[in-house]
Amino acid sequence: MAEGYKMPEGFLWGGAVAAHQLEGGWQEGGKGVSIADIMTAGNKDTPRRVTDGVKDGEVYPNHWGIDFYHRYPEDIKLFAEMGFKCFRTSIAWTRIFPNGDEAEPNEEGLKFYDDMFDELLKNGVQPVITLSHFEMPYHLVKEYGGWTNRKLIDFFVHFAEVVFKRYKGKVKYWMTFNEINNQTTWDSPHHLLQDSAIKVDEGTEGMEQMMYQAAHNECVASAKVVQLGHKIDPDYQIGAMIAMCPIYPLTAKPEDIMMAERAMQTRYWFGDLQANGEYPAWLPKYLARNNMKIDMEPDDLETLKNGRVDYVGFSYYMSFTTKYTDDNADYVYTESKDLVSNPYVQKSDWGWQIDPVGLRYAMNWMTDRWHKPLFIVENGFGAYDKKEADGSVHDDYRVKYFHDHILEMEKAVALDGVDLIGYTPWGCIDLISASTGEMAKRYGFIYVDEDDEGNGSLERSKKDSFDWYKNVIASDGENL
Ligand code: P53
Repeated sequence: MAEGYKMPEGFLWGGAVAAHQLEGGWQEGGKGVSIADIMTAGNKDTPRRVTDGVKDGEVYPNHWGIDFYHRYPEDIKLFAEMGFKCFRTSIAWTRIFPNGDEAEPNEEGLKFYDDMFDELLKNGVQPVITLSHFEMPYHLVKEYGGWTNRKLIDFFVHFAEVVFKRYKGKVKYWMTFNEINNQTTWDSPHHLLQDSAIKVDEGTEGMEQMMYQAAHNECVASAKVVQLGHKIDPDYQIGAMIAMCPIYPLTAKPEDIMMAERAMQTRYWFGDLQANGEYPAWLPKYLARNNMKIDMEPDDLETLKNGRVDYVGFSYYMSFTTKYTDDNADYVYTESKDLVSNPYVQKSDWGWQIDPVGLRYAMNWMTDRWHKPLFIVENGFGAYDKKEADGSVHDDYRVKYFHDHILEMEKAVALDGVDLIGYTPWGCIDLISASTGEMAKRYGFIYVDEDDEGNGSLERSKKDSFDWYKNVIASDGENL
């Protein structure tokens, strides 16, 4: 039905994944151990655990992924059949620098991405690349203490330099750190490892301070990489990547409004720094009041100012809601404690609040605040799918989710004037869930026959959403 709005010429429709969630081949081609390789399987009720290295008898789903490492030509054909203009994935840092601190890169790893990018380009699909997507070399965690250590800035810049030079002419759109602001939940060891490469036990003293230091160093690294990338190729577009879950006040009570404002500030200052090149006013005051501080080098602020991103890539799955409580007069936002249920929206089976209008709201909010083009690099619906005997999957719930979100995205562009580069739904082919390590939480237009233990034929088949999305792309967003 032609109820949608046609997207502008050159709009990048596509799909998104991350290396560690689909490649598998964790020890092939000279690859080193990444932080994803030491995360066990979990599910909706059982959290993933992080082990001290790879241990016998543990189950690590990222070791096998969906075997994209060997099967990518077949998968890319299916993406091209849907009409993808682009495909977002990451370069696994450990394929290029197995430990992260080597002087010379691993040629076999570089060759793998050369071949894969060539296969994409041959099919008319341009790669969109994240440099660091929850898959840091584990060696940098163990030997250097992760992003609290400034040495990582140099390692990351070196890694970026190697791939920027190598893939010049094949890649135009880059992102530095995936969902850099997920470390806002600094009291979760899982997120602190994923985003900040810091491995500590729950309840360790000083985790919030560690997070601010790590995030500062990452933002400095990102700003250096933006400047370096523009030198290597002035056409490079280098973006931030923010996990956008807008946070609403539960009521119109003024204290709830103030609480929601502080929550947004706390979750999104990373974007202020990367897009505007400045720390927001509230932050140094908050740190000082709570006996925290960020160690900086004299030219860091200048680097941050000069290394502003070209665009803001973001994920959008859900919105959050918060409220003020009497014991919190300073409006401190602690994400693990201060979220409440929104009575106006429904939830997925994993408790993620489904809110299409929130996407339009967030796009307006970011445009007003950061004045940069936006790129929706993740959006999607994780659900239990049932494969029929003939391989089909009737995922009308997923089609509905996409229909409602794409329509709101199109309104933000057509009615509100938001500058949007493209749209790459998450997990366009089923893959390992980042938060739970399951296969059962599926996002794809393409079904992969594999269970949580890695059993199955690995055969790919089209879900109903495959043809639906193909039709959306063919009509440039008009037929939803
Ligand atoms: P899964 C938290 C909140 C929103 C998005 O997530 C998040 C997370 C961290 O898990 O992650 C992003 O697989 C992330 C992807 C991830 C995807 O969302 O937990 O960039 O790697 O797979 C979906 O359902």
